[in-house]
Amino acid sequence: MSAEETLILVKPDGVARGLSGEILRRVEAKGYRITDLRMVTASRELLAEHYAEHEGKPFFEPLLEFMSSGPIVAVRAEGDRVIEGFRSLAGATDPTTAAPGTIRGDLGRDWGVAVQQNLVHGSDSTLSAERELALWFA
Ligand code: DAT
Ligand code: MG
Repeated sequence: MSAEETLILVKPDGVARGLSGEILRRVEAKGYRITDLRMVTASRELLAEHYAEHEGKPFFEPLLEFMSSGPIVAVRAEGDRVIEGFRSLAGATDPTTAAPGTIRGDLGRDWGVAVQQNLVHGSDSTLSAERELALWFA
């Protein structure tokens, strides 16, 4: 059986704050393998596809605006149970209450804006990972 894969994004806030290295360090220190990586300023089309499940929600437009505001580091990572494992490293969606020890809990905070700027994205299922990897590493 080949190892599981996931898509990790260092979002524009993470890149702008110079935290890409620290975030990737945590991924590698956990033992996952980075097998591909690219820096991309994402188009609205790509982001609308990526976040299709959130269309219609009040934070959808602010989310697309934020995610297209600067470069993103897109990462293909692999390892047994990497999807669940990276979500655990990332921590809860809300950076104010994300547990200390997690990426969002240690490095993120609330900035009083309409969308949470929480540094990272990680696929949430094997189906999402497959779909998202095809979008970002076409
Ligand atoms: P996650 O990134 O933890 O998988 P998600 O898929 O539910 O979270 O939402 C995608 C992103 O949208 C999330 O990282 C930050 C933003 N977001 C989610 N819920 C939000 C809310 N209630 N208010 C503001 N931003 C939100
Ligand atoms: Mg999600």
